[in-house]
Amino acid sequence: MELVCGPHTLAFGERPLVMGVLNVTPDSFSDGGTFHAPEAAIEGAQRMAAEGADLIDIGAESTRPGAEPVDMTEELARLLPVIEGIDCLDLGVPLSVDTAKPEAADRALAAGAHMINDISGAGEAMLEVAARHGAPVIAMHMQGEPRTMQRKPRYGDVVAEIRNYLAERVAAGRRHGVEVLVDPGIGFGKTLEHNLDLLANLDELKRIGAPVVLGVSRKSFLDRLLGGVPVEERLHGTLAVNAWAAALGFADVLRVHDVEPHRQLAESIGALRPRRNRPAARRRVFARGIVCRSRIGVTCEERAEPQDLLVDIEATLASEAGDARDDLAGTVDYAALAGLTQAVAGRGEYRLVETLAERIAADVGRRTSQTAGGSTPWNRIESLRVRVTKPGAARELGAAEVGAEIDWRP
Ligand code: HH2
Repeated sequence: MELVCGPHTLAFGERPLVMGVLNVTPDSFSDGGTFHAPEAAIEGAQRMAAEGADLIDIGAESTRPGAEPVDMTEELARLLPVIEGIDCLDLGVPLSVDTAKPEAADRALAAGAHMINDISGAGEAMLEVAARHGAPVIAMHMQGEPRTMQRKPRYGDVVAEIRNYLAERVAAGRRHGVEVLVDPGIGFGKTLEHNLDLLANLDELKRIGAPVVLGVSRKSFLDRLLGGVPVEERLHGTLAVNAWAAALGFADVLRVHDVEPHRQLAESIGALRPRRNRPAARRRVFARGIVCRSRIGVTCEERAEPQDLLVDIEATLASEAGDARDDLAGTVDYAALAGLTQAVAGRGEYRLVETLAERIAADVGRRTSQTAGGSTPWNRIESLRVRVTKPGAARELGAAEVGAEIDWRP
């Protein structure tokens, strides 16, 4: 996927893009004061471009927990000289403006910025500004506002809530003809647990179908996670979390203070990911609607007599289609899958259909470990799906089907 940012094009592919953070503030949590003077900020941008930043994010209002808002006049007084100064240098790198004020974004885009980064999620007014300039927008999730957001963050299901919120922002962007990138807003109204749940499940955000931006750089959750690490010593933790997200393909843009080490990270991942052996095609072997007799049910009466069950079992093979032989010895025999399934169902008693499904999978799986290293077809199973339905119970309930399904991996 490509993203047009004024005269620049960002290509999302095997390697994550590195977004350098340039805070032209006196009070940002990690680089406050460093780039406050316009000359220092412009020099900082030059250095980031030389170190391999793919884009540079310029912010003039600290959003650290507890930060007081900055008024528009002050924000623009900080932003504009820096954006104009960098624009003159023609660094060949798109600039994004980190602001939640539509009017500040408007002025920054007119002065030479190419993209908006909005920690408040890019509402309608911000999307209108973006549409007018043809600029992409990063919509970040935040619960509350910086001054108070860390007091008592609360979610039911943090991953689902943020995924739904960001998906809605992407849909709103589409209505305005604006490309929206999504960002879970690590540290913005989130506890350590919330941040970790989000980082572990970024693939859920990836499913929205928009590029994912991740800002973990030097943040305080690393301090809590690693047991007391001051802000200037959080590079290793930052690299580790970014490597996790990028190697798994969950993050497209890494928003970071330390450009050079992250460019190395991005290049390394870019070299490795395309080499990963991805099967051209998976082989799946299945037997469906296997009629089994089993003593199954939550009450003793139900278990007194065997009843009919229907079982589907599907094995995904670890071999690639290309290296698999056209020979039963190189695959899984569906007759064996059906036979084993019937044998397990007929043996013993079960209260729950999911327990039976697990036993079937485990039995087939045990053959995997017994023959590991050998050449029997069983050690070629990568995963199994087993589905057990009870036709008798479905009839009684007036349902089409009732039952349970499990996914099993060795
Ligand atoms: N984090 C900060 C600011 N802006 N934007 C996005 N999209 N994602 C983030 O995670 C994010 C962000 C906070 O970091 P920083 O800019 O370094 O600090 P401060 O807000 O104190 O200036």
